[in-house]
This record gives sequence, C-alpha cells and structure tokens, in this order.
Amino acid sequence: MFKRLRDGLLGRTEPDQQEIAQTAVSPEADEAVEIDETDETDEAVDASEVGEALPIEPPPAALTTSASGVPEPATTLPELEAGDASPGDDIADLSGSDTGEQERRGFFRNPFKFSLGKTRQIFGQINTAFDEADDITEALWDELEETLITADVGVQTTESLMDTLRERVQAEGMKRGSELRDALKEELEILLGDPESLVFSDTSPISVYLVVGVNGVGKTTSIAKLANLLKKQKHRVLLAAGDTFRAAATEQLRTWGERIGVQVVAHQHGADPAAVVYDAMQAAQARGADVLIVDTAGRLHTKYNLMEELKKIVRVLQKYDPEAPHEVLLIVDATTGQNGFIQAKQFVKDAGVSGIILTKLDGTARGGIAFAIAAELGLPIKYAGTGERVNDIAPFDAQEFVDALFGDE
Ligand SMILES: Nc1nc2c(ncn2[C@@H]2O[C@H](COP(=O)(O)OP(=O)(O)OP(=O)(O)O)[C@@H](O)[C@H]2O)c(=O)[nH]1
Ligand SMILES: [Mg+2]
Repeated sequence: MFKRLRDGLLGRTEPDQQEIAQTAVSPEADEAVEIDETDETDEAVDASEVGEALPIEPPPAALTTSASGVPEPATTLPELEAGDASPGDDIADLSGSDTGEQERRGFFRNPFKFSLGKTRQIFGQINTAFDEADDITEALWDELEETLITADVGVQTTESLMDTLRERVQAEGMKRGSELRDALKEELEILLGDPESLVFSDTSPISVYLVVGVNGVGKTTSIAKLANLLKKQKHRVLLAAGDTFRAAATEQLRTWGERIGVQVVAHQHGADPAAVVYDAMQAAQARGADVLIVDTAGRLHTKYNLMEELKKIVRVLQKYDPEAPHEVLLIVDATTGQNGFIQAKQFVKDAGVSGIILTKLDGTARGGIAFAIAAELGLPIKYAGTGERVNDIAPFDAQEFVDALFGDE
C-alpha cells in the first residue's frame, strides 16, 4: 500500500519538526489570500508557503494558536469526544426517513439486500434464466454477456469473465444453468477480493485519510458517514474542510460535523487547502485526535490543477508524518458507470489512490462497475454508499455484494 502511495502523488519529504514549529500559524497572516497556482510539483513543501497562504478567517475557537504560532498544549484544548461503541447500536438516522423494522433487520443481515436497486433487477433476470436452463446454450451465454455489459461491468472485464467461465464449463463438465450461475458467482467474488479494512497508522498516533474524487460523487457525504462510523468505534475523529474552492463546501462539512458531533477545521472560501490541512494537523495533535479525514475539491479538467493541489496537501501532511496520508480514498459514483471509471483511472495514475468508496449504489443499474474497478484498477473497494443518510454506508464485502445481486442473501 505504502509503495503505491509513494509512487503516486506522495512525493516523500523528510519530516522536519523544527521547521514545522517555526513556520506555524502566523497571526499577521491576515491579508487577502490568493490560491497559489504555480507549479511546485518537484519541490519539497516549504512550510512557510503555508504560513503565507493562511486565510483571513481566524481559526475556530477551539483551534487556539499562541502568538509564536505554536499550538497550545493539549491540556488547554477541549479533547475530542470518542463515540459510544456499544455493539449493534444503530446509528442515528439524521435524515428523518424511516426504512421500517423489517428492512432494518434485513440491512444488518446483508447491507446490500435493499440497496442495490436496479443492478439487482438486472442480475435477477439472468438468475431466472440460469434456474430455468437445463442446458447451457449459446442463447444463455448471450444473455449473460448482455447482463454484464448492461450492468456496466465493462467490456474488458466481461470478456475476461466470459472466457474464464467457458473454460470452466468445459473443464468441469457443467451442464445446467444453475451450475454456470454458481461458477459466475465464484468468479465475481474472486474479482472483488477479500474485504480490506481501513489502514490505521502503527507508527503515528494520527491516521490521516485524504478523500478525493470529481465533483458531486459524494466525497463530503461519505466523509460524514465514515466519520460517524469511526466515532462509533471509539475513534477521536477530526475533519479538515480542504475544499475551499466551492463556496458552500465548507458549510456543508460543518453542518455534517454538527449533526454527527465531530469537529471540523475550516478556513474561508478561497483559502489555500494546504493551509487548512496544516491547521487541521496541528489541531488533531493538540486535541488528541486519532483520525483526521481531509475533504478536497473535486474539479477536474479545468484551468486549476487539482492534482498539484493534492500534492501540496500531501507535502504538508508529510511534514508531520512521512507516512501520511495513510489512505487516499477515491470516491467513485456508481451511477456514472464507465465514465466514472475513466475519471477514476486518472486519479489512480496521479493521486496514489489506496482504496475506493463506491457511492450511490442504491440509485443505479450500473453497480457492475464494482467488478470493473476491482479487476481493472486492482484497488480494494473499502466501503459502499447505499443512500443519502448518514448510516447508508457499508464495509464492502464481496460475498454479501454478490449474494445480494443474485438474491441469495
Ligand atoms: N443516493 C445516494 N446519494 C448519495 C450517496 N452519497 C452521496 N449522495 C448524494 O450525492 C450528492 C453529492 O454529494 P456530496 O457529498 O456533496 O459530493 P461531493 O463529492 O462532496 O461534491 P463536491 O463537493 O461538489 O465535489 C448529495 O446530494 C448526496 O446526498 C449515496 O450513497 N447514495
Ligand atoms: Mg464536497
């Protein structure tokens, strides 16, 4: 994992704690802020650039910095609250909608049972065809191929699956449609791989997760869901509002923070995201956080260079911890199907992604994108977003996902 991070946007710089201390928040940094668009790819971050770019807005009340810029000792700051992790405890439904008791019970049995929407319908049709087929006919093969393509499994992954299955049918002497279905399920689970949980730092007290992805895919919502989940697991979570580009982005994260009881470090609109992250790292240390999740802007293909901005954020994080971020989580919107997949490829190439959160599975027939992501990007899907509510997130589990697709949960 770390190798992949190193090879991506995470150009390593040696930590220099002294430099960090010397160039911490300057109280004079109250001039109008301009986002720095110069190319700094190959330079190690000079933390003074962060200091210079500091925003006009004073830090949040709890984020106190002394005149020298050194954070106040942890004892003077409010400690973050860890959540109540009572087992089986349901997460408060913040949306106000109610799924009903029966559905709730189903949710805990298999989180995908009620949330795979139209993708499940598509697989349901082929499932019926498999059950009815006494012979594995060419028509059945055609129907299978059409199903996989329709569900946005992608041409490459579909072809490879079809080849593998044809070989297995021959080698294992399968005769009935139901046997082919079982083989398909096995192959789909193999594609998705074993569940992989979040990586926590074993060298630093703070695990940092950088959340990236294009506009509107569900970054901020997923951060809130993840923060809520981690808080319930007794983690002390802090959020950094690193999307300073979109006017309402910071407010959105703050609102989520209030709803789930998680603190947010934010600057004003237009501030340097690296400065936000710099302050957030200080705050995380001072307040005893063990998880820092960083929201980022999602624009791509514009004048502004998102990838350079992400690299700068990473350089700032690495001043504190050369292993940070411990995860770069790419949010992929399942409803965008193969388009989202192409965008994802760009992030994987440039941003050293370590894992995927696949969102909006509830509203799409294109949930098959999960297989393309796993097979072609070789990245683990760590969580799935299954709705707009704060508890609509599930650790991704291949067997549960495939079972739900085939109605076998
Ligand atoms: N149905 C459904 N909607 C979701 C899910 N995740 C996010 N959304 C919705 O998608 C929309 C965009 O979500 P945001 O979290 O604001 O997306 P973002 O990536 O932060 O967007 P930008 O900040 O503009 O780049 C919101 O309306 C969310 O409620 C999901 O799993 N299912
Ligand atoms: Mg956002």
